[in-house]
Amino acid sequence: MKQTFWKEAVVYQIYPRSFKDSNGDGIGDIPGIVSKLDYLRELGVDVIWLSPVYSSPNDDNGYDISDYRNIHEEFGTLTDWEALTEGLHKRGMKLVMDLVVNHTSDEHAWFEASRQSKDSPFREYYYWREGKDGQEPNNWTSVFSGSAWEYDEKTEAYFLHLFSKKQPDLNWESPKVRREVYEMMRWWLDKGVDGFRMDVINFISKTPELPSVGEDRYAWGGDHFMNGPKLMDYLLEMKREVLDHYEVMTVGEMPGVNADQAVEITDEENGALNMVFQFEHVDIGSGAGGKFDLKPWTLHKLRGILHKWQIGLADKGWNSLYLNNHDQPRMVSRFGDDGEYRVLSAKMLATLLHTLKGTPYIYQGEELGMTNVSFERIDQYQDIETLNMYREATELHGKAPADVLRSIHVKGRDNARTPMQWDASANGGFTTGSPWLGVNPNYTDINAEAALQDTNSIFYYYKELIRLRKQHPIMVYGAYSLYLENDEYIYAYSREWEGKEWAIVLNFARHEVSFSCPDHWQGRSFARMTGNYDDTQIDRMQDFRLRPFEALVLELDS
Ligand code: TEU
Ligand code: CA
Repeated sequence: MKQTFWKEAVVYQIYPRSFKDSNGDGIGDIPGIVSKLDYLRELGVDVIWLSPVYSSPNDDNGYDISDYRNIHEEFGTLTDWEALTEGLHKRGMKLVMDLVVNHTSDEHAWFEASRQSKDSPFREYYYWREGKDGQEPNNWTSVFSGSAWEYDEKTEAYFLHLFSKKQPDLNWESPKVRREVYEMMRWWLDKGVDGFRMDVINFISKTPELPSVGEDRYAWGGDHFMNGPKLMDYLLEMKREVLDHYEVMTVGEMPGVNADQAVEITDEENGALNMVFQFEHVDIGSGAGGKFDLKPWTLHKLRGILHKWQIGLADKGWNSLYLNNHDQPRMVSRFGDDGEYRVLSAKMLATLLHTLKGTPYIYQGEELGMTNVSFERIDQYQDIETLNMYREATELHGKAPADVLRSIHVKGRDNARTPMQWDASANGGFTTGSPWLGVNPNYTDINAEAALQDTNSIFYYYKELIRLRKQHPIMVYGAYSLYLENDEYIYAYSREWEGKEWAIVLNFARHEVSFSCPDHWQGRSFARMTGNYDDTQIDRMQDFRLRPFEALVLELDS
């Protein structure tokens, strides 16, 4: 396998609206990010992935873009963006921008022209269809509730929107659309962007007939737009036309992708992208009714999925490693314990992310162990997915508001979007004004200033993991093998590289558990590389008791 910077890198995701407000309007912005670059350098991350900062009417917080070549006025100007890029590059960090090209905003000039008449040269940029028997062209639902079709009076036709009705899907069958996208990508690359995170990029190829699914009035049409027939052709064309001509890092966000497809897409020889974000492990804990239909998750399930991806992409392809982002609940609340064992469990999960094979992605605030939030009233929420779901569940399906709120507390996207907690001053030091979304009340305890003053903090544990990764190529390139595959509480695996072997042992339980040492490790002495307790209780590999959420990273003697 080739050695490349993006395999060795650690990525940090910034959700600009919630990172740092510089002018007191309650909204995070680019100058705010610039003011925190030394914080990021202190942590030691190599790449910043910036969620969308383009012009947008903000129906989906910037994932609805009205001008790809301009910056949202709430976030600043192109000049501010240039200062950010320069500030990152000066500190040896790279910038990955979000590329949202499955859809645009309905306020994008292309869509505005497209909706004017059936003969518009822009008509083919989107999916326009006639209704069927007085209903939508097919029965697909949108990700954000309701039909995936919106009727437009002007030309008496429907347009497709897999997300909100202000996010019409671009028609990638049109060579004009593809050309526009490639040109726009080159424009950013020429301005110094180092790569792209590609939003729902496996949704761009649809089954041409856009067929209904089953007999229900509305149904999930995913089989007809996730990993569609021409996905690979489009991605390879994008590679030929754009990516091959620059030194870039790419990661495709791909709900519904499986490991076989991911191998094809990320294959170093013939693939199209460096990595994908798969969803199998973050989709656990969902019932038949979708993500808000809460089901308990088990380590067995989580480990099974991560293991499958480790093995599936071992020799060809490359994994991305993440447990949360701006769409997911906070990882410590979801997979750890955000009460008594918050610090220990956040460190244990961090150990997992930095010692599996792949590129780790840290979501802002994760390095502080930021937690989910439980707002009491629905009007305290801002996220379109949450608000649409709440309305549909309470008004259409008659669910009790308290029950719906409970699932929002566990799974809602605003859990990740509450402002970054910088210090213990009002609003966590995020803004001097009134924040666009409430700050988590625990900011008085959980904040960056406190973390930087505490050598035992989660922050410094991340810093140590990142530093270790730079020092030990085994963490990047070492082969992975699983041990204790049926253990109820422990995820144990090894990494091997150039005659070295590391053992990683992680306790996912909030209580002590017994570790039955695998034969292959039995009796071997070791050097402790890191861990979330100060000491190890053993000096040779043997059966012993792991403490709550204990994480051990050991280099075994042979
Ligand atoms: O997310 C894609 C996606 O499928 C999400 O809708 C995700 O499954 C959902 O949030 C889970 O609840 C991307 C972006 O990351 C997300 O923020 C955008 O809203 C979405 O695309 C549309 O651009
Ligand atoms: Ca601001």
